Formats: sequence, C-alpha cells, structure tokens
Amino acid sequence: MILALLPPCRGALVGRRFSLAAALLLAFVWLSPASARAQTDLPVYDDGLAAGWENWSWASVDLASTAYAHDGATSIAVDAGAWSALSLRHAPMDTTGYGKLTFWINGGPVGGQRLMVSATLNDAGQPSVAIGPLAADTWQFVEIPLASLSADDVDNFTGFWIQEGTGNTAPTFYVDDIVITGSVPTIPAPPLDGGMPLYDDAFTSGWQN
Ligand SMILES: [Ca+2]
Repeated sequence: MILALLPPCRGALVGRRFSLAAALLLAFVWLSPASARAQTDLPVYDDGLAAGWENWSWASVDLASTAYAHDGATSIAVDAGAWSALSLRHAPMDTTGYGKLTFWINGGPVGGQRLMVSATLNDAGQPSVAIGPLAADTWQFVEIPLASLSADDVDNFTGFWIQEGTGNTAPTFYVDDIVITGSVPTIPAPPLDGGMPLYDDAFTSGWQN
C-alpha cells in the first residue's frame, strides 16, 4: 500500500542516483593512486640550501659564490680535487612521486670538467651517471631521472653528490637551481566510446583544418 503511494518514477530515480554515486566512487578510486603519488617540486638550492638540506661536501665549496649565478645572486662554487665532490644531504626520505634530479651547471672560465652524479641511499653512494665535459662560461641544464640513479620509489634517499670523475683536480665549476622534481602522474586517456573522432590518421568526415 505504501509503495502504491510513491510516484511511479521513484524506483528509477533512486536507481539512477545509486548509479551516479557508484560511478563517482569508481572514478575516485581510479584516479586516487596516480593523484596520491604526485609530489610538488622539492627545492634543494637556489641562493642557499633549502630547509632540510645540509652541506656534506668533501670538495671545497662556497654555497654563496657571486662569481656566477644562473638565477638570483649566487650559485655554489666547487673546487674539486681528484674524486672529491659537492655532496648535499637530506634525512632519509621517500622518493615515491618524485621524478628527476635537476640542476644548472657552468664550467666557469676554464670548463672541460667531467663529473659523476650519484644518489645516496642511507648515505651509501649508488651507481653514478657521467656528465660533461662542461662548456666554459655556459649554463647547462641537467636532468637525471631518479630511476637512473637507483633512487626512484625508495624510502631511504639521503641526497646526492656531484663528484670529480677523472682523478685530477678540476677547474672551479658552478651549480645553481637544484630541484628534485615531482613526477607527472600518468592518467590513462578516457575511452573514446561514444565520443566523436576528429582526427586519427586524417580528419574524419566533416572536419577541416
Ligand atoms: Ca642562485
């Protein structure tokens, strides 16, 4: 008797609301893993070390050199003897959601430096990536995927070093604008079912450039 008093469309409406809620929940679940993994860029150095970073270098470094600056007023000047390094250290951190170690580097008046970049996990150096020879008086952008440094998706990343890589004293080089970038989450494209194709290998009928 009560059912008979309900509007005839009530059952259909409730069903539609349930379907919409279920779809929203599914979309949330579908998007959440990628969204949760994304991180904003983590600054390491611009005109000084960012919070949480310490200078653990065993090369001679000036963290506020005004001789060269890619941005702002200062960069890090590095006078590296054989195999010595600019080393920047952070308390053990999780790199899930981070993508690359990026920085700008300048070979200074002389140039020619060949260097090796290594991440550290629990302060232990990992296999290195070679960079250089650096160009004199030229800022170059370097970006190295954390995966190439054996430091992606680890929970014990403790920083990195940029090391003289030939066994000889290197001319002074300069490093600025060091950032560990947040990775861009990979979200698959929605299916085209029901959509209107504009272009695949050529414009579809009715569309013009
Ligand atoms: Ca700077």
